[in-house]
Amino acid sequence: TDRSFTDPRQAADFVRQFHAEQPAAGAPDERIRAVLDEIDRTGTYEHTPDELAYGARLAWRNAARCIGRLYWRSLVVRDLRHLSSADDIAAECFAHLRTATNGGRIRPVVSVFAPDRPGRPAARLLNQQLVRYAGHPGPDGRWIGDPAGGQLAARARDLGWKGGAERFEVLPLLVQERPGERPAWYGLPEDTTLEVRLSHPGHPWFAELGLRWYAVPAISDQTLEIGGVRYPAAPFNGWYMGTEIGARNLADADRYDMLATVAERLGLDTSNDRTLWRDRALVELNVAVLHSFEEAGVTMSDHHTESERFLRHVAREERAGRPTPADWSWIVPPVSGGLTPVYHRYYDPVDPALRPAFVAREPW
Ligand code: HEM
Ligand code: NRG
Repeated sequence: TDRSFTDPRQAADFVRQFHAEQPAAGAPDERIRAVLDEIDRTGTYEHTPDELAYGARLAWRNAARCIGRLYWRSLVVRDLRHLSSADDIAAECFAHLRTATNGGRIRPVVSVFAPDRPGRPAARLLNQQLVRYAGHPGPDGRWIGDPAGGQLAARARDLGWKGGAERFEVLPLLVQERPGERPAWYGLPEDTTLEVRLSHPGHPWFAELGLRWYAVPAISDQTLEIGGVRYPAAPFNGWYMGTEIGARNLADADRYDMLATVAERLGLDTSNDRTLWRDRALVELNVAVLHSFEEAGVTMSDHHTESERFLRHVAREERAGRPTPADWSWIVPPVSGGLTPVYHRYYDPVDPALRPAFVAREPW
């Protein structure tokens, strides 16, 4: 075995932090000795269930791009480290979506599958999110569906997925057990994916646009790293902030690109940027997103509320004697930035080496 597979300093640092923040766990010395001994013998070590749960919550607390961190302590951690086969992982990802969706009362959840081990890298989810829409280049060169789901759709079709050419078609889950191996694919069962059809409180025609979005944003392409141990399959979710859908997914020119269509239906003068037709269409699109999730009983926050919560989080952390590293350009919402309190200040600097963390997944 590769004895230095898991960095012993990372391991000791984490165990020390765990015991410092969880006084009930007692003094760290004995556990640190055991961990270092295990690394010496096997190249890595196993977290206790409590270490895993707390480590995952710390990774959320450390996520510098996340505005939603106020509730980091309440993250539900599903300990699925005993699972490493593609079939088992797919089945538990579906169970994750069901429990996270919770009939619309969305719960923040992370599912942690088997970690990388010496000589045995863990399985990977190839999807960016557990639920995402496919994209296909249409005959006229325009995209049908979500261009952000273009690559995965092509890959899934190569594997035999028969995706049609619909505008909101949920991609299958692609799981690769080992490097170089052909990924397995799994269509998402109907009952895993709650979706919301979009309508506007003041414009009946809006529903005719046929827009919709899924309820649960569940990122599946980041590695959860705790105390030197890497969990490449660790999908996590919270709920949506409306602007993610209304100001980006449906509005960006390289996504659903809906602003011109909405402006036209609103009867706006689109002949000149200075009429602010894009800005006005953008606001109505965001009104529709928030209204529709509310009507459907699906948890979603608006950017004013989420900004206020984030500053409460920063203040609470400060009282606990901790910094809150934050990336201003990710924290400030993509509409009405200056209307939200998060715009009007700077944050503690981001240290890319801070751990535990969710990190971009490295290639095999
Ligand atoms: C990023 C909101 C829960 C970890 C973000 C972003 C938003 C957000 C708006 C920026 C996304 C973008 O611009 O594309 C929320 C809300 C939550 C929540 C409202 C509700 C509870 C969580 C949870 C975790 C998490 C449960 C992990 C356990 C992250 C990470 C990023 C992020 C790692 C950076 C993603 C990236 O690099 O692409 N969050 N979040 N968030 N969030 Fe949260
Ligand atoms: N903007 C992406 C999702 C990124 C993460 N956002 C969250 N995460 N709300 C999108 O699909 O629009 N979360 O864990 O809740």
